[in-house]
Amino acid sequence: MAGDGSLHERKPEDTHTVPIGEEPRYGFPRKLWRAVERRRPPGLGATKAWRSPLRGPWLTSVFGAVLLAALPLVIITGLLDFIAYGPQFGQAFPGNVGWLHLPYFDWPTRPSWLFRLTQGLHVGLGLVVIPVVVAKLWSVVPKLFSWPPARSIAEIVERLSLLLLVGGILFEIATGVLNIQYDYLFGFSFYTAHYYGAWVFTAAFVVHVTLKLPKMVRALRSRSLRAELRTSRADTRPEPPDESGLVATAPRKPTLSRRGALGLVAGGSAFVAVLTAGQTVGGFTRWAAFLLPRGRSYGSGPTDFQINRTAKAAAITVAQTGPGWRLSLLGGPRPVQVDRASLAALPQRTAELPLACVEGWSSTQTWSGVPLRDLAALAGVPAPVTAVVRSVERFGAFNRATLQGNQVLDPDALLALRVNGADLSPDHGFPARIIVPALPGVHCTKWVGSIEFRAV
Ligand SMILES: Nc1nc2c(c(=O)[nH]1)N[C@H]1C(S)=C(S)[C@@H](COP(=O)(O)O)O[C@H]1N2
Ligand SMILES: [Mo]
Repeated sequence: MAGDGSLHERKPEDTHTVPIGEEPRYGFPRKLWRAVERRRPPGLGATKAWRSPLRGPWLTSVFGAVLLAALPLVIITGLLDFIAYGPQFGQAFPGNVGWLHLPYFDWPTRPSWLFRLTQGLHVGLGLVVIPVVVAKLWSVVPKLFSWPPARSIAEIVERLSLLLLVGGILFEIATGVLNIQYDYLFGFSFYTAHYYGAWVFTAAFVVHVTLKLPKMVRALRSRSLRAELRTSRADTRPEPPDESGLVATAPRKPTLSRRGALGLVAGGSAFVAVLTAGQTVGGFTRWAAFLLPRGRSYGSGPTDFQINRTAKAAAITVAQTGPGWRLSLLGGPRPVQVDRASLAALPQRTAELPLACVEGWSSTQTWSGVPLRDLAALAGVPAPVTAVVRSVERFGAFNRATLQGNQVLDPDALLALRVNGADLSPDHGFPARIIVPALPGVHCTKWVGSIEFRAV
């Protein structure tokens, strides 16, 4: 440092001295980044704002470890949900993703709560980690503004990956939250953005973990979590200064212990968890589920559970669903038409099945109706490979769905006429709706008008 006049012209506490430490391996010539350092733009590299005595590699690594455990689950369940939608039928969003997908497979019907689990984990965990993401960003904020921006090729790669990582996660949070809040207001563009954003984020995440894992492990070992949880604010000392650039060079007195900081973040996550759980757990917790708009509109009596889109909103008329209603069974030698009384006269099956919406809520009810495989046999297609279900709903994005063969042939795959011992209400799909184990809610078509079974 001696001989470098520029550094001496500033008081050390005015700068976020990127700790010089060792020269980076394969670094740019020292002269070069010194020159860059001297041209520090105002606002970058200044430490005055970053004086928390809590910042340091250990605290950052604790948040990092939590995210390292949680985010892969969020990523995998998100990609699985895409598969659950039936991309092979072009009914996942976005439709054509080229090679950017997990290998396609037929989404199973068992366990019946499979989609409820993947969808619930994706949305629920995705929301719960938000406070941890914010905390992690807070803990590394001096690094994001450090100067010089990079001292080696490796650091350039790292900084670029950071840009995609931080930008990626904020983008996924924003589009994800908008998805579950305003699904129907904005249409599908959010899904497309969310899907491609997820891959950008995932790539950056993998690079980041690869680069940082050894540092994280070392930092986690540098202090004992137990000891930290017993340390009061008065006894809180900064982590020892090191090359990480995270520890404040001029720390102020602690206003919070590390225990307090961890508690604050954990409390934030728990709060989000309570707000989120209501949509799925149901019962009295439902009042708290205000992150989910549709989680709060429901029917009455036996049909008292979430209504996604009301009959009125879907412009369903009595002419369409009244006594004149007929179900058309297509795909066989000739079309078969049945009225509701004839359907009710067929052998009925009852099953307790969840309805799980991509918006994050789910609700388990007792459904009864005619097994879809009996209807396939009635249509003259006893071993269908797919079935296309169409609603009498004329407009709207969810008035049809294609089901896989296994989703038709599962014994509990129903054209439901009743729920919880009562006829379906108009809002829940009267005269008949689809309900299939582990099928995403969006494909549980309401106000069914026809089912076309296909043998090939
Ligand atoms: N015809 C039709 N069926 C539909 C929909 C729709 O908009 N139109 N919404 C779907 C969605 S997204 C879900 S989550 C479920 C919700 O069913 P519910 O309103 O009975 O709870 O219905 C599905 N069936
Ligand atoms: Mo849904």
